[in-house]
Amino acid sequence: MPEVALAQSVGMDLAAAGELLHRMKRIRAVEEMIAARYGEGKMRCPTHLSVGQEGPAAAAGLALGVADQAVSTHRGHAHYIAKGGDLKGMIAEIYGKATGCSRGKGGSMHLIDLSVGFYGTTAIVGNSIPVGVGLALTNQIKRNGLVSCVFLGDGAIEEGAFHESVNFAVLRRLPVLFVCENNFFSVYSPLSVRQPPDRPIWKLAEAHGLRASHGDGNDAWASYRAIQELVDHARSGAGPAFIELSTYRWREHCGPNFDNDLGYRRQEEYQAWRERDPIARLQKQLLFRGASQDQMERQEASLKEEAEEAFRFAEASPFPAAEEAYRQLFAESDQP
Ligand SMILES: Cc1ncc(C[n+]2csc(CCOP(=O)(O)OP(=O)(O)O)c2C)c(N)n1
Ligand SMILES: [Mg+2]
Repeated sequence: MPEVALAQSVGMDLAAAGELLHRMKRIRAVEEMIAARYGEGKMRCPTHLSVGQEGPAAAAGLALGVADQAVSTHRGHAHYIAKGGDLKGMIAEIYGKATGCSRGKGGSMHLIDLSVGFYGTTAIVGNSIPVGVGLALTNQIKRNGLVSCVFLGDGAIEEGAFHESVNFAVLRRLPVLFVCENNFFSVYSPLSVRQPPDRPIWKLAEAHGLRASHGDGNDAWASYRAIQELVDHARSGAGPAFIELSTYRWREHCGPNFDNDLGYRRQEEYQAWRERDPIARLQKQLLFRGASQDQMERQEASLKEEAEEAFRFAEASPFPAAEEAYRQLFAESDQP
């Protein structure tokens, strides 16, 4: 841990930083349990884990209000949890059970829970971007003061839907924030074979005319502060905002395993990112500011218990009845 990082912790709001750490740990606790139990064969859908890249999700989840909306991607567990999602509803959904947040119809890549402003994840890269912009248009028309947040990966920048949506958002000055998690890969393809090296993602976004910034997504506190400012910008009516946060997934693109043996990324690169664990970093900053090791251990034990309870709930829940397949998930009146 560089001394400068510890020094940065001096200006921290300790309550907010503690909540940020809690959100990251909650994501990791449940995702590590998914990884450990995936082999049991009861989670019958593909899962894309965010272990190692919890920083941007937790930072945005904390900066947004509960009523603000978010949409996300195939790698959406972290965003749902960060937005205040229910672990039981999420695990039951991954088990395909009727008690799941999408009533067992969606699985890991189709999480939706309007009670926490989570308007859905979809598996088609770029697909949720126009949905998030549409939510912002609704918010603007209704003048309800809400902001919508679009989580997207570096791969989604290469989709036409991204550019069409951003263009429209800028044109109409919509209250939408784009949080781009640049983990440098789209499946096995590194950024270097997909985008020119001298054109950073955030610069490309900025060229569309919105307020754009970038930062280290594994520095969760700095990410939170930067996102807070952009949420305020969007909420004030000044137009859309974009942030690119660099980070790294530890496990394979899809599934519970590690896949460095495949050779698409270097072991040294992986190791360097592991040493920049966003959770360890913030925890060290909080310990430096007086939090106790004991407190941290108790927090982890209680999160593990919450995750275990979510798995027990999912296992004990029934599968949906066949007729459920023909029933709409939400009534018209549930729309924003
Ligand atoms: C339109 C479309 N093209 C390709 C795919 C296959 N695919 C699934 S995830 C993924 C990688 C996306 O990369 P990124 O947006 O950076 O997200 P990450 O997986 O790194 O979180 C791809 C290409 C898809 N689902 N949809
Ligand atoms: Mg990526």
